[in-house]
Amino acid sequence: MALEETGPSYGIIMGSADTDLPTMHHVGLALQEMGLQENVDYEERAPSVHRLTELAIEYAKTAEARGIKVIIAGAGGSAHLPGMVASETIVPVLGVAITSSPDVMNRALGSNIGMPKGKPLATFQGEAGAFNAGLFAVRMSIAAGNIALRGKYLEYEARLVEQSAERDSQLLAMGSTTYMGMRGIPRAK
Ligand code: RP5
Repeated sequence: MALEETGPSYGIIMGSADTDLPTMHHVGLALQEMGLQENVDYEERAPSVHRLTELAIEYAKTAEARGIKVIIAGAGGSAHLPGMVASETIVPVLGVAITSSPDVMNRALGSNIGMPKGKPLATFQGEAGAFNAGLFAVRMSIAAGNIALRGKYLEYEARLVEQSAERDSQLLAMGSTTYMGMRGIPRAK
């Protein structure tokens, strides 16, 4: 499908909708968790760099003119999409390496962090990385002067502190066995 003439602020793109969305969906979840889904407009597209090459190139080349301020690009496998897009636009690109396990250094991650000198691509990994890429994009918007996002971002950070403090108190009060049962944490075999 063709690109609309005017784009949103954030472009969330991936190499494969079916394979990559379970990870890339977490970018939008981050915006929702901050309560910023109404404040930040974004689109989700899957312009496979290998199978929809023309569209991927067009996406990169028109991003700035379409008004996109940041691109969050995820891919697995050989993961060419983030690097190619970063090479064809000056819009900052946050690459998300789709990985099966956060503990495994895989090819997609290597592809993202191995960009040649002169072609910057920020790199994140996996579900947590996709979520953090959403947070990072908001930080970039705030730094660029979109102060309206700041309050909700700080509230999100405060909630993280409260949540960790509450869990610490519960663990202290009830002990690890009850805590793990209450939170549904599986025990190691
Ligand atoms: C990459 O190859 C995609 O980003 C995806 O992670 C992987 C496999 O894609 P599919 O064959 O499932 O479409 O280009």
